[in-house]
Amino acid sequence: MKKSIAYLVFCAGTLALYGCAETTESAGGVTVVVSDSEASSDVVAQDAHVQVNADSGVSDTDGSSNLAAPPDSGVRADSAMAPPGDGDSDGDGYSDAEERHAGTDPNDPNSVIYQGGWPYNMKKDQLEDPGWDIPPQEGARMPRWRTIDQYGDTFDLYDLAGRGKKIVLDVGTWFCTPCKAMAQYFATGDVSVMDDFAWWNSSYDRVLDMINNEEIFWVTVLFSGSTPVSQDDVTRWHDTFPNHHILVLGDQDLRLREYLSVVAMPHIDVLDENMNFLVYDVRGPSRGMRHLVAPE
Ligand SMILES: [Ca+2]
Ligand SMILES: [Ca+2]
Repeated sequence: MKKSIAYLVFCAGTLALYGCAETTESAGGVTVVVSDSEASSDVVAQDAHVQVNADSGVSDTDGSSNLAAPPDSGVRADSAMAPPGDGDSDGDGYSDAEERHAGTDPNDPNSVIYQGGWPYNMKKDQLEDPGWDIPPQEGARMPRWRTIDQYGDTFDLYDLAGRGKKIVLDVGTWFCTPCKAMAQYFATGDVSVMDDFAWWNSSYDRVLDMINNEEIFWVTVLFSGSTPVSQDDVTRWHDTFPNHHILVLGDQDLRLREYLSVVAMPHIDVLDENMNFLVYDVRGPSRGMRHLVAPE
């Protein structure tokens, strides 16, 4: 059984920090961009109604399975990533072959490809990049994208390819209340913060375990309307909502937001290991979340 949530409440909070250029409302707890940075009067919210799957699974009554993220130690020493190639001489999580390929020092543990410990894909050049002119659709490939991460590195999204794991693109902003609530949940394991959002379904609770067990790659992408999202914005998000399994990227020139036509947030799409869209949905997070817990 499904039902539509039709009420609107204002997305409270941080608009004062950003002036009046960014106006948001939320529908069923999903923030909808109704006026963008170009001060366009066009209302771009297409479908503010969120489908809520009422056929939920068993509720997580004690939340005990959702452990708080360990303290952020900078370099991830516990990555499940097994470096391919010829061993990891300096024990920094990247194989000697990967380090030679990337140009870092295979004998210096302080010389790493990514401070976040993210995967590195030596074969990513073999993935054909479709470019940004072809609109996103399920079955099509995400363009190759390089941008800043929370540690100040320039991350190449195609480095997540070829690991046999789905890649989640979670696009949001500092003025998106449900985005911040979900990030807080992912940082603390306290799922009660999601109670306010009609789109949240208890079957989604296990997504946090999937993130923390590195069964999936969760990529949070921040944009900002009136001014380009800064390195500080990206780092501050991670510091505020620390989960060292989650990549936080900055959409500095709004390229990703425009490409994905982000209107309802959290905006969640899912890619396969070849960077092809399994889920592309502009209406909100529900289809992407459902796909993760029960693939279509
Ligand atoms: Ca190494
Ligand atoms: Ca090294």
